[in-house]
Amino acid sequence: MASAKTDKFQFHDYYVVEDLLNEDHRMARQAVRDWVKQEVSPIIEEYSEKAECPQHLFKGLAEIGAFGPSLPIEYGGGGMDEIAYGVIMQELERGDSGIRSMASVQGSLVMYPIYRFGSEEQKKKYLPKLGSGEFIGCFGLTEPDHGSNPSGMITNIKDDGDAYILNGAKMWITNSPIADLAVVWAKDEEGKIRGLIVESGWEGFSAPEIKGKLSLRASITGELVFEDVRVPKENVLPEVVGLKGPLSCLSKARYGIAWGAIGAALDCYDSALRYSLEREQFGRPIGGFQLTQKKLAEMITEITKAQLLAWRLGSLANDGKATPAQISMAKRNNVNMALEIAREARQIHGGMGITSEYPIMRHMMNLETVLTYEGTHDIHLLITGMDVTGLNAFK
Ligand code: TGC
Ligand code: FAD
Repeated sequence: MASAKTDKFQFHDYYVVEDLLNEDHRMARQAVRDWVKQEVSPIIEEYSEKAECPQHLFKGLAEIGAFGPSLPIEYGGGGMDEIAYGVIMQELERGDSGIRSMASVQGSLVMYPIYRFGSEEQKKKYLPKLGSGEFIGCFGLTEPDHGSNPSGMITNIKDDGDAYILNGAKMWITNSPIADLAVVWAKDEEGKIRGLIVESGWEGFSAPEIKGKLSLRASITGELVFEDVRVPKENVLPEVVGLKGPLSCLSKARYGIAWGAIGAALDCYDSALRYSLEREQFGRPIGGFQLTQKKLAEMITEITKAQLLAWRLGSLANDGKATPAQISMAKRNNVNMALEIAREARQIHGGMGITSEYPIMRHMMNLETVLTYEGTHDIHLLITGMDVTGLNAFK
């Protein structure tokens, strides 16, 4: 089992993106950075190795404002802007993608749809408890046979007086086995997609854990199975009908991932840079060899490009102008960048790079999931392709 160790991470900001941040962004970033060093770094390798979710961190995440940083305070959010949300996700994923997932799902995939599409009663009933970490939520869109193509979903609701009867199954759902409630997307009798808030205690609801994950091991993932679950009509999200409901939530979460992935890349780069200066071969630090310098120089170049992309996307999002396709480009580029950097960092660490002494393999394995969830690498490429050509490769 990995032992708790000192976190030596130092932030790298080659183009001084720091200067583009305001005081609120810096304060939020510092608070989360300190929290990650204190609460996440000492335990994360151990939880990841034993494939256990550090559930005790939910309350801490709520306290540092990681759940819905850009949602209004009166609805359980942080009342900050989109850049603050981004820098918070970056700091969390610097610790671990699974910790960032805990915050992404709670804030962007559960609180956000209730805030954006819910009734006033639903907001009052659920948002404060979700914002404080008293309730854990999950988001059920993907099905066993409908991942990249959620419009084909078969989970459905049937009218039964003052309630709907929900049947079907969802797959790969972050936090489902420990969730108090799920935001579930299902088709009504006309085939229209509706969002429902489903409490886990209701009869016919079950959420078996998916075991054997070799990626995102500190995050818990499960199924959602609905067998004639009676969902009161007041638990249907009234303000949205159709796939644009869940896809808007995904835009919010993908935006956070575009920032978050930079954190994982920075942790790998920082470890590789330090190791290259300490590790000697042929009588000198390996950082002195041109091939190692090429790796490090390309890593910091790609991180810097990703930081600027995220910052610009954040400015557009603050002005309400970030398009879903722009978000797709940033999610795809930055996650792939982080995964490539993890692989290069692993090489710089030599054999030590495959051990849990260093965070590299954990980030690398995590990023394989991040490359796939919230829309795969190729789906985002096709979204960009559709945007620039006007031709839809999906239909
Ligand atoms: P399409 O006809 O293109 O769109 C249907 C309606 O939705 C609108 N729309 C969006 N709105 C907001 N944000 C977006 N990103 C949007 N994309 C599309 C669109 O304008 C349209 O609106 P309207 O008014 O005309 O009805 O839909 P399609 O069926 O052709 O699908 C397109 C496609 C393939 C891009 C989409 O289905 C897709 O993105 N697939 C990927 C699925 C995915 O990302 N699943 C993620 C599941 S959740 C998850 O992974 C959580 S991991 C959490 C964690 O642990 O961090
Ligand atoms: P598929 O859609 O079957 O794709 C398989 C391959 O085919 C991919 O490479 C894909 O790019 C490719 N492909 C598919 N269609 C096309 C096409 N038209 N053109 C070219 N290539 C194509 N979902 C939720 O709803 N909620 C969650 O909380 C959640 N958490 C997750 C946590 C983890 C750890 C994981 C692994 C997944 C999670 N997901 C969640 C599901 C995730 O969003 C899906 O795995 C993802 O959308 C891909 O779906 P799929 O796995 O069914 O792959």
